[in-house]
Amino acid sequence: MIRSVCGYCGVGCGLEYSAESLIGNITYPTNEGSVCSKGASELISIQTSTRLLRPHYRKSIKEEYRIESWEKSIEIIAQKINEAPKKKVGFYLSGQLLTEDYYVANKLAKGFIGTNNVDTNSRTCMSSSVVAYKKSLGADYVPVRMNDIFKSDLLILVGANTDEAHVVFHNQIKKAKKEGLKVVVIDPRYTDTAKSADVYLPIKAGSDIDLFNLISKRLIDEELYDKEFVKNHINNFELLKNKFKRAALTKMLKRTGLSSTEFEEFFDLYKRSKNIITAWTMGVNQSVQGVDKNLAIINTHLLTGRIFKEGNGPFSLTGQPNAMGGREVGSFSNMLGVGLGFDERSIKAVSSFWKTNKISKKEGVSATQMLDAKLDVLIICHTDPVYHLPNRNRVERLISEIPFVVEINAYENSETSKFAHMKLPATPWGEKEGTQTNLDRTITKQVKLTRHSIDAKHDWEIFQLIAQKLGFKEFFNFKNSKEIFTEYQEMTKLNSYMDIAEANYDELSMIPYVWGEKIDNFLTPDKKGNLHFVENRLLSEKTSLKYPFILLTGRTRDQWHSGTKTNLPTTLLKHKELNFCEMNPLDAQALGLKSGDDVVVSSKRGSLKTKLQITSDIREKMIFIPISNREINYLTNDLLDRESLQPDYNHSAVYIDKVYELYKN
Ligand SMILES: Nc1nc2c(c(=O)[nH]1)N[C@H]1C(S)=C(S)[C@@H](COP(=O)(O)OP(=O)(O)OC[C@H]3O[C@@H](n4cnc5c(=O)[nH]c(N)nc54)[C@H](O)[C@@H]3O)O[C@H]1N2
Ligand SMILES: Nc1nc2c(c(=O)[nH]1)N[C@H]1C(S)=C(S)[C@@H](COP(=O)(O)OP(=O)(O)OC[C@H]3O[C@@H](n4cnc5c(=O)[nH]c(N)nc54)[C@H](O)[C@@H]3O)O[C@H]1N2
Ligand code: SF4
Ligand SMILES: [Mo]
Repeated sequence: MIRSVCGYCGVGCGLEYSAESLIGNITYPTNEGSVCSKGASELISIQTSTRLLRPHYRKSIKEEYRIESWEKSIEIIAQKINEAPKKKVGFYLSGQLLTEDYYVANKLAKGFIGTNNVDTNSRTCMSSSVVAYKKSLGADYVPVRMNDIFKSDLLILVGANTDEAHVVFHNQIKKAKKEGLKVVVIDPRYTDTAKSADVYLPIKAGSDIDLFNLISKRLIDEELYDKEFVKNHINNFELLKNKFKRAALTKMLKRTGLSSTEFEEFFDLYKRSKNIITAWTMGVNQSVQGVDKNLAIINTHLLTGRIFKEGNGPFSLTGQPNAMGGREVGSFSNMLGVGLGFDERSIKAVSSFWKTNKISKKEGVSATQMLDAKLDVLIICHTDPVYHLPNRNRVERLISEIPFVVEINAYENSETSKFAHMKLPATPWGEKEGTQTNLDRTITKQVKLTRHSIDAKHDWEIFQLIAQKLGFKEFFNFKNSKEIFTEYQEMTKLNSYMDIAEANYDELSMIPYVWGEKIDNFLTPDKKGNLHFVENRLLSEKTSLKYPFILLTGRTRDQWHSGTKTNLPTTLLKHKELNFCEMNPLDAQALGLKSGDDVVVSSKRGSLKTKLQITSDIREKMIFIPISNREINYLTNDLLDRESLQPDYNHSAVYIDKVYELYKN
C-alpha cells in the first residue's frame, strides 16, 4: 500500500493506492477516507490517449508540429532566451505545479535569467485574497483551518459552491451541521451548496461589499463590536465609523437585491452566533473589486475579534491543489520569494542565498498582463491561458504575436497548444513525486504510483535542463525533488513567520505538516489588524437593452477546468453536461425559449453556442455557463481589479439568441 494525495482541488485529500486501485486514506485528517469522483478517477486520467508523449516543435504557428528531440528542444529554448532582452522573457506558471517545480522555475527566472516576469494562473483565482490578507493582517496568511468548522457556530459561505468545488470539505460541513453548525450561503444561484444550507441569501452579483458593509455598520451602530479587542488590536476604527455615518443603508440593501426581512433574519442569526467563520471563493475574488470584497468581509472579523481564535476567522478557500505552495514559494511577479518582495534588504538576502547578482529590482508583469508585454519568449507550464484568460479573441490575437511560445503540458489537447511553437511532455500526477500545500496550510506529498512515460520529464527537470543549458549548472544540480524541497526549506528561514523548515520531507505523504500553527497575532509591523473602508463603486460591465443578462461562470462537480484530465469516456464523471446554460423560467418565457433549445450567447467581445436549461435556481436577468465549456472566455470581459489584477469573470453583459435550424447547419 502506498500513500499519496489527490492532485485536483485545494482540499488535498489523502489517498491510498494498492492492487492498482485508489481509495481515500482513512487516517488522513482532512478527508477521513472519503474522496470525490475526480480523486477516485485520477488513475484513469493518466492512461488516456490524449497524453503528450514527445517534444514537438514548429517554427511558426501556421506550420504543423513535428517531433523534436529533448536535446534540440532545450537548445532552441536556451538560444531564444539568450537572444531576448531579459524583460522580454516570461514564465506563466500554475497553482497545479508542485512546490519543487515552482521553486526551480522561480529561482531560474528571477535569480539567474534576471526577469521577474514570473506569474501564475493563481492571479485569476485568489490574488485578490493575497492582497487583502496582506493589507489587513500584514502578510499573506490564511488564519483558519478546515476543522475549525467543528468548533464554530456559524459558517457563512460567500460566492463558494463547496458542494461541487470542494466536495470533501462540503461533506465535512454537512457533518459539522449535524453537530450544530449553522450554514448561510450567499450566492446569486441557488446552488446545491445553498440547498443544503440553513439560510440562503440570493444576492445580486457584484453586491457583496454592500452586504458586508451593512453588517459592519450595524455592528458599530448597535455597539456589537468587540470594544476591548478593537481598542488594543485594531487600526482605523474611528475612520471606518465616520465613513459609515454617511452610508446610505437603504441604497446598499437595494443593491444586494435582498429584502429587509431576508437581511434581518440573517443578521439575527449572526448576532446570536458566538463563533463565526466566513469562507469565500470565486464569487468574491473574481471581481473588478475583488480586493475590496475581501476587505469588506475581513472587516467584520476584525470588528468582532473573531480571528486567531478557534472556530473563527476569514477563510479564503484556494481552488488548486498547490495554489498555496505557489504563494509560499513566491511565484507572483510582485514577489521575490518566500513572502519577500523587491525591497533592497530582501534582494540582498535572496541574492546571497542563491549566490547570484542577477536579480532585478523591478516587479514583473502579472499573468493577466503578460500577453500585453510584447514578450519575445513565453514559457507556459501546467496551465492553459488561451482557455482561461478573459476576452479570448483578444488573447488569441496577442499570443499569436509572441515570436516564441513554449507549452509544457502532460496532455496534448489544450487550447494553448494551438498557439505554441514548442510542446514539451511533462509527467502528470501519479508519475511523479513532490509536495503541495492545500487550502489550510497543510503540506503533503504526492508520490509516484505508476511507471514514468518514456519520453516525459518532470516539470522541475525541464526547468533545470533549461538552466543547465544556459550555463547555470552549478546552481541547478538537483538530483530529485527532496533536494529541491530541502533547499527551499532553507530559504524559508529568510522569513521569520514561515516555519516550513520544520517539515520532514520523507514523512509528508503519511504525516502532513501544517505550517504557521504558532501564529496567533497580526503580522503587521505594529502587530495590529487594519480595517479598510471600501464601497461598491459599480465598476463592472453594465447590462443594457442590447446585452440584458449578467453571465456567471463556474464549476461543475466532475469536471476540472478545461477537462484535459476529466473529460473522459468513463461513467464515473458524468454528473452534469459539459456545455449548458442555465436561465430563469421568467426570462425564458419572455424570450420564448424552452429547455433543450440550442442558443447562441453573445457579449461585445464574442459568442458561443450552448444548450438551454431552464431552472429557478438562478436569479432573473442572469445566466450561468460552466467553465467546462472551453469557449467560455470568448464572452468574458477583461476588466481587472486595480490592486490584485484579477479578472472580473463573473460580471459580463450578454444577450441570447435561439439558433434556428438553418443557422445550425
Ligand atoms: N469540480 C471542480 N472543483 C474545482 C475546480 C474545478 O474545475 N472543478 N476548480 C478549483 C478551482 S481552481 C477553484 S478557484 C475553486 C472555485 O470554487 P468556487 O468559487 O466555489 O466555484 P465556482 O463554481 O466558480 O463558484 C463561484 C460561485 O460564486 C457565485 N457568484 C458569482 N458572482 C457572485 C457574486 O458577485 N457574489 C456572490 N456572493 N457569489 C457570486 C457563482 O454563482 C458560483 O456559485 O474550485 C476548485 N475546485
Ligand atoms: N470564465 C472563467 N474563466 C476562468 C475561471 C472562471 O471561474 N470563469 N476560473 C479561473 C481560475 S480560478 C483558474 S484556477 C483557471 C484554471 O485554468 P487552467 O489552469 O488553464 O485550467 P486547467 O484545465 O486546469 O489547465 C491545466 C493544464 O495543465 C495540464 N497538466 C495536467 N497535468 C500536468 C502536469 O503534471 N504537468 C504539466 N506541465 N501540465 C499538466 C493540463 O492538461 C491542462 O492543460 O481558470 C480561470 N479562468
Ligand atoms: S475533494 Fe478535491 S482533493 Fe478531495 S478527492 Fe475531490 S478533487 Fe481530490
Ligand atoms: Mo482557481
